Amino acid sequence: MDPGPNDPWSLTITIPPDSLDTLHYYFYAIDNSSNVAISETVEVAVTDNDAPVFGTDRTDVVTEPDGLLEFSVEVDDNIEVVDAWVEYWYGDGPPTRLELSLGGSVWTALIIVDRTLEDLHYRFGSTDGFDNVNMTEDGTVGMVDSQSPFIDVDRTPERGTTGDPFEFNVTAGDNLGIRRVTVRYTFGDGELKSVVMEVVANLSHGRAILTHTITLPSGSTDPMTYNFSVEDLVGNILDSEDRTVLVVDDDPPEIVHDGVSEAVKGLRLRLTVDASDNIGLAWVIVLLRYGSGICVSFRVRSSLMATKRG
Ligand SMILES: [Ca+2]
Ligand SMILES: [Ca+2]
Ligand SMILES: [Ca+2]
Ligand SMILES: [Ca+2]
Repeated sequence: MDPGPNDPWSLTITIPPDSLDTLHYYFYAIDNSSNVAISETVEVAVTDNDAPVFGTDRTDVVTEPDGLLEFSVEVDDNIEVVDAWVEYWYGDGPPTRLELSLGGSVWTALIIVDRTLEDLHYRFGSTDGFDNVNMTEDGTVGMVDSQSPFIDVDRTPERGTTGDPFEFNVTAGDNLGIRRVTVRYTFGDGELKSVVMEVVANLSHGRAILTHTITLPSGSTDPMTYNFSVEDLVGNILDSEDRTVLVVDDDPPEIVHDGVSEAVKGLRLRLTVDASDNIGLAWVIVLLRYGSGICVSFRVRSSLMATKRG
């Protein structure tokens, strides 16, 4: 100790920065005649005023909607980190607070990212056992949707019938959402048509049922080839495989004839008929009988038989 002229005797010490051990001290004085005095022992509790310190932030810088994101940060304290948390929010939305847990030397928390394209912002906080709190600057995780849409199930029938309605029916989905689904179809080698489908139901997990109804040509049994193109909200596209639909003729031929009004015994009688079909006639048969005799059939021969109805 080094006394000034009017000062008390004093010594300045530094409390160890990383310990809360109680400080004990007493004074011991000797005069020039070797008389000794010893003071009472004083005990001083040591408290901590150093807030926790954040180290490396290991949180990913980009994530994707509906994906997993781990907040991860190193936290250290001179005594002990008692609590650490993260506050995060999307765009200008309200913050969510989530407790971090300690794994090894890193505090972490795992979330399922919202189905949004808004960037995710966050900040970490931590406290020691003496209410010393520290918060980080705000960080940002960029939102990138790199997941293509998908087709869940295609309920389009494998066959249709001539001249009748035919419904394309598909359930498609995306991690974020679907912008549009297009069906492309063609008959035989004909022109390719492309139509945006209508949403008839929105399902869970970004899926939707879409339909589009066309009328199949009545005059052709060319098979139809089709596929779907699904586009998500950011332009990722999925093109489905081509599928083929058989077109079956279910429309019967048409017969138009004027009944013969008179027949003369022993003379020839010409029976005529106009027969037509949307696709093609195989044959025409006439069945006839006299009185209560037996019924007999004759195949009718005519160039008209094979005509196709326009
Ligand atoms: Ca501390
Ligand atoms: Ca997507
Ligand atoms: Ca039909
Ligand atoms: Ca027919």
